[in-house]
Amino acid sequence: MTAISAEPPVQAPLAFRPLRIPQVAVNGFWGQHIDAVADKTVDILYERCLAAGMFDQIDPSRPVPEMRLPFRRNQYGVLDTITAQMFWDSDVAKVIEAAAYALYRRPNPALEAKMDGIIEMFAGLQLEDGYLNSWYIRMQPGQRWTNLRDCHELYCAGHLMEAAVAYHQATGKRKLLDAMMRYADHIGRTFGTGPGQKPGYCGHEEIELALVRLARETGERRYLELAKYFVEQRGQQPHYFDVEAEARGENARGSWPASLHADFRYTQSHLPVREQQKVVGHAVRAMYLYSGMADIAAEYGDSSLTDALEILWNDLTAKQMYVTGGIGPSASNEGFTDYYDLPNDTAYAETCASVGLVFWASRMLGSAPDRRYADVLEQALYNGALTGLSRDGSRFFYDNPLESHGQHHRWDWHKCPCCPPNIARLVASIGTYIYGVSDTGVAVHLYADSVAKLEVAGADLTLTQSTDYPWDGAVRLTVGLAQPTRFTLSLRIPSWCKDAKVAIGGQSVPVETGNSGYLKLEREWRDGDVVEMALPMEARPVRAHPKVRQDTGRVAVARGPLVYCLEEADNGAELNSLLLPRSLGGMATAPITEFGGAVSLSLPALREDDGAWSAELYRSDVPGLSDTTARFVPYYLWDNRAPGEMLVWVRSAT
Ligand code: FUB
Ligand code: ZN
Repeated sequence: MTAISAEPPVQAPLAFRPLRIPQVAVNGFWGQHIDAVADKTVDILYERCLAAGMFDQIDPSRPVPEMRLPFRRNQYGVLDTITAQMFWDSDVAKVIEAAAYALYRRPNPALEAKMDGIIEMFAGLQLEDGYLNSWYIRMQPGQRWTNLRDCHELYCAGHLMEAAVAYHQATGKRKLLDAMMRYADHIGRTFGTGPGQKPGYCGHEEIELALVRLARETGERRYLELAKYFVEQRGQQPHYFDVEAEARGENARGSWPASLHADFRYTQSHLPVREQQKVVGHAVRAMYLYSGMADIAAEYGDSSLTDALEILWNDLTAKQMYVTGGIGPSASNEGFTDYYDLPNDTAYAETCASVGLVFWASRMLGSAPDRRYADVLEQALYNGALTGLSRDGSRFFYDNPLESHGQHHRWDWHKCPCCPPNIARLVASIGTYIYGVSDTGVAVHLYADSVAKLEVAGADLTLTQSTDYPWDGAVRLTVGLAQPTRFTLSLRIPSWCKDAKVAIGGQSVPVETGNSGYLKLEREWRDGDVVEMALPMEARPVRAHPKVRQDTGRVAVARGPLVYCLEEADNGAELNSLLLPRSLGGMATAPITEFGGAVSLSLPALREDDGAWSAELYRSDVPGLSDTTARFVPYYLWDNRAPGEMLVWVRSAT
């Protein structure tokens, strides 16, 4: 099979481009998850959108839905938990996108017919001038583009554009793509700093990265220009959200919810983007903005944007990120609070935010392989994001605490259903995050059993990765080439891995990674060459910066890219009575029978004796300790078995 070329930039030569999804056949760990999404999740998503009434809102052939208010009464007369949302178009769009990726896994005519049906609805809804938003066409006609701060119109447009690109790539069908080009052109006429245009941008970023995808798919530079406009207009004065609120007779900074919009940090529009140095506000919004900025930086070769992103990256990863790659601790703004404020049991850490962090990190890898980004990509992917999907692909987490007293469980659905299709589209497209390819080299960012077909240095290359990662750190890469070809194979040596070994054709090579954290193997590669890696996966303790008060005196356990946790199902209740010794000696691994190849960890531990307590609330006596064994399971697997307590940061014995 001839290799398909990687996603091309529209203009500037993007040094390392991701492969397209069908270029990478994914097996093993991720293959199982993709199968769950393809076989189950996408159908569930469709059915739940249907049950929620989303298609009633979109389908122009159905009566306009009754529910003009954000709540509706169920048959018992009480307010139903399913609420109409003005961003439902975005959720349906993500379902189309996830389904498109699932269709790469295996043809599924029934699924494709359902998606074609939704696309027909959107196409039928689109207005003559190209405008396309079900809420403003059917629920609140006449009010389009009057509240960009809150109403998600451009966000919905962006998700529909991403869906259109994905569906076009997967099926070759253009209907949604053509519709979204017309809509993008309408948006381009509406927004800008020219005469008669609105100098606006969306309160929820997304359109920026979506327009870049649309530009890359269509080759139309004007979409790139529009994306750049939205990035650069953000935070300019006079502030657009003040201007549009004044036109509505409102005060943008005082209206509901005033606390969020007092200074526009919530929407990352408090400053022009190049001046932003602190990651603030709503976490998903922030991740999508930075992803869009990284795309524009790559397309325009704009180092001023890259410099800003570097500062923001360090700000996030060194002071505001959970050990799981979860981000945004607070429910009140679905986002960031203060440095080192990382509460565990109330952690919001929305699944979408970690998905967005994966998007951002992967784009930061566009200029060169750099372990700082790929390590975080991996951390957020396996822990913060994947946790949002149950092992069988049928249930979801929206917020991802690192401690539960037994009250937190996976949802069948959520009244704000942004996360289920988001994690589904990420998992189903995982092949695109594994490699980066430049004109002269291939970078392996993630280790995953897979076969990739790509073009490098003018040659068709088949790269076969055989591995049981993340359960085992042995990785075997086999090169398939029609003729000997010189290129650089860059292998990420994860920062958690202390004694990596690499051999080519059985000959060990020194593992020197320099600042990049990648071992760069430049040579003339021949068909059948084999690279073997051993990335030792000892369970390791992880301790938090002393300023993270919530983790003081506690330790987390990780192995390879996976963060582990304790569950009541294995350890009984009162997980906070368990203490881990300072060193994790005596660790044993065992398969988790319910979950195939998954690895559990057993560690000698101590348990505080609570037998002496009766009714009193406080005592002066020191509790007794007894030896026990603590059994840890990967955090992403929690709440897949019997419900109960869960704990990531375990008390440390002194
Ligand atoms: O507002 C749209 C999505 O819903 C956001 O990205 C999520 O945080 C949730 O609020
Ligand atoms: Zn979400």
